[in-house]
Amino acid sequence: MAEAALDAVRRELREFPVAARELSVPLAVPYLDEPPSPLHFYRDWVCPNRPCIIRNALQHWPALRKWSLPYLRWGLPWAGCGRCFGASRAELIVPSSRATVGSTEVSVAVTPDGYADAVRGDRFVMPAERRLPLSHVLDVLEGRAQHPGVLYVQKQCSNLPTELPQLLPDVEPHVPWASEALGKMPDAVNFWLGEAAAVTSLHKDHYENLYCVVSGEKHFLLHPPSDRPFIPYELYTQATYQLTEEGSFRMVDEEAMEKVPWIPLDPLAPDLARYPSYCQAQALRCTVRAGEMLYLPALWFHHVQQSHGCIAVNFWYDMEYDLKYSYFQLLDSLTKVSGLN
Ligand SMILES: O=C(O)CCC(=O)C(=O)O
Repeated sequence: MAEAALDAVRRELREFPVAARELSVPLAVPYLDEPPSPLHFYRDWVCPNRPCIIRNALQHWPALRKWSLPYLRWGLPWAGCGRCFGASRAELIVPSSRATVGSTEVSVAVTPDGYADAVRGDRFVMPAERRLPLSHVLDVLEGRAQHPGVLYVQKQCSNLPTELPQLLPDVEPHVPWASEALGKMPDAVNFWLGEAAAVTSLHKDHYENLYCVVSGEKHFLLHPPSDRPFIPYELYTQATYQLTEEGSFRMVDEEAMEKVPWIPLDPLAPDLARYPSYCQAQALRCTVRAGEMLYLPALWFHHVQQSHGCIAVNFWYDMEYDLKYSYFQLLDSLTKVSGLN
């Protein structure tokens, strides 16, 4: 009897993603030709938890004209004209020093294979973190220097204002129509610059994400939260890559850290023998090009690849922990306890 009830729950869980998709998941990520008003953004995209790509939302950013690998190397701090944090132009143009942006040290995630924060074997592995002058990362990206492994400037704790404040006058500190719609300012503004081999493994965040590509392209593979019953999670011991003096990598366990649930599956080459349910999930793929902004709703699963030297900035707005969030937690718990994956 108990087994029959459990089977019924599993059947419902398998049918749920299909029904949800029919009701509200688009076949492709739609484009908007201009930024929506706060009301339309909230009503048509945030509330229904639907992604979209917004064109013509960044043309007023000086970054769109200025940012390139040479600019990141040679640009002078505060040399741009500013619409930043309400500061007056006069305040922004006062040079703090004559140092170039390229001479600024930034945190760089270094991995042997391009996968930071990903399952490798029976571990969840975090990248080695290096402090390098941005110009050294650019040398590697441009093939003028070598560095072991794959480099990705991607510290996700507002590294744009904290590590590269010189670049702030080239962007806006937030997305005004999104801040108004969501009734808050972003928790983090992140800067991303990396090699083509740098890949972000499939995961989800509790953020409403406005992801802006300034140069190059990002390739997103997405799953709606409703696909959770088909997406496997396992519990992993955490480890961190260490880069030795000789330039080789070793994994070191983080003994003091608790095990972490993570998705073991690579959606580009899913192991369907091990995770057969995943073949019932349906990914949406999209490419976000320079000048475009992806609205990636909270709790959507995403896997990200990029063109070599792609430069991007994203804004993370904390999600509302509302009934939608609670329903997702229920789906997550039922998937786990029913042993569906
Ligand atoms: O750009 C990337 O590589 C990953 C972006 C991402 O995971 C995020 O914005 O949450």
